[in-house]
Amino acid sequence: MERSFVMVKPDGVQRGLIGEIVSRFEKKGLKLVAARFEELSDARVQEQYREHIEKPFFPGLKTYIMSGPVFLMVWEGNNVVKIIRSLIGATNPAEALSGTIRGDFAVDIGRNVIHASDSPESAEREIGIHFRNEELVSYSGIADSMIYE
Ligand code: D4T
Repeated sequence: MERSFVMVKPDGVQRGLIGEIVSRFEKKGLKLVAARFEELSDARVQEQYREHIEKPFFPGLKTYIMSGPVFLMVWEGNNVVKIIRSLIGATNPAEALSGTIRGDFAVDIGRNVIHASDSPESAEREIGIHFRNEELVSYSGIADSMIYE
């Protein structure tokens, strides 16, 4: 089963959106397999955003991500990476459709509430940055046969 890494960023945490976000994913039928609430170290932020380190927005992005606790999760499901990207909406909230998380709860690209992996390969890389294998819980959901044909 495919997995995706999701992070509620410090603005999402401070604005009380963890419950709303988790609830949207649960109602969709996705399965939560790991979660942790913490402040990210400099090294983990650099690893997470390694393709952006040379970009002009990186210093501001790093300060923002390290400004408070984040809520890290791993979600599982068929096509979960694509499904979560569609639930969170475009990176720039001004372009995110209404009904998506960024479309409903964010205004500025530098305060866009949530991160989710953009491919199954980056999901596995990001999960490896933030979670140990033992932290990923394997269990069968009682509604699985109602969610999957
Ligand atoms: P994240 O990684 O936060 O889920 O965002 P996306 O995957 O949707 O988008 P991204 O990698 O292109 O950008 C990473 C992160 O940097 C912030 N950002 C981005 C910014 O502050 N200014 C910018 O011009 C861009 C392109 C927002 C998300």
